[in-house]
Amino acid sequence: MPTPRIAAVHDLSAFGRCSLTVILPTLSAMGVQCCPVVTAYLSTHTGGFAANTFLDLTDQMEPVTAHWQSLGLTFDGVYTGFMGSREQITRTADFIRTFRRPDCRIIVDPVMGDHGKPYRTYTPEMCRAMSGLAELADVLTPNATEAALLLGEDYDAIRLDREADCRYWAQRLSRDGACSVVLKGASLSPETAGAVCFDRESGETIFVSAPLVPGQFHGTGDLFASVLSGALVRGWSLAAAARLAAEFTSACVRRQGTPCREGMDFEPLLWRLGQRAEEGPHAGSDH
Ligand code: PXL
Repeated sequence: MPTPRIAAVHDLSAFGRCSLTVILPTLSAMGVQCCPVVTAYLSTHTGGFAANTFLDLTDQMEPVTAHWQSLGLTFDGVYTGFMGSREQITRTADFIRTFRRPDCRIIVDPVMGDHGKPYRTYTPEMCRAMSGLAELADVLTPNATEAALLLGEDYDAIRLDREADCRYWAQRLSRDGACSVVLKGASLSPETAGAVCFDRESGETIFVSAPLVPGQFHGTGDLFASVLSGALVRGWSLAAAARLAAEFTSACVRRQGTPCREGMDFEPLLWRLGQRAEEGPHAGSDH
């Protein structure tokens, strides 16, 4: 197969394994070319190191878009994530409108917060702008906190431990089938972690899960969404892609030895992910 290509609109946080330091190696290992649109350069992510540097690269986004357009570049996917400012969200929307075509999957990870709280850099105005960006998605991948922010609901209302509730929230996030949804953090049993997936193509809602490892692990959302994006542009169904993402994220968490804020110790397992991507969605006992 020709090498699929994804444009990844994310920040580069040099230390702490999230955003592009996770996305680039993960997509490469899956045999997917990743072209980053770097929105900002930070010394670390904003979740646990304090006093991180922040070089805003918003001004680069329009010229990068224009140059790629002049080259006639096309993408099989556009994958967006953490945003540093309101302006960045606008530029990202412009980028999506420029490169959107029928064969290009728009995957929006509406990174805004975790554990019921927005990240400290997210203003209410940015959260509103992110809802606008979410409307451009073919596939939307929020966690429960982001679901609450997108839907204007209380975090406590987003219960993801009962099948009917999971279906309800996934359906609402899809805006009645306008986009597919992978709602992370859904789990129908205390021993598992996973996601509820609404596939707008098939109209089906399915659950994916993997063994739960208690604790907090920074960067799991980026790892999950990267694997999902890589599998989707390789032609996997939403369900198969989400299953691979859940399994790989769980495998990385299980071997985790680094402090939470340093992110997932995922590099030693990338060869296995590459192997799974190459085998295809139907390999293995449960596929
Ligand atoms: O993992 C999401 C993320 C991405 N980029 C930056 C972050 C975070 C989460 O804290 O701070 C800069």
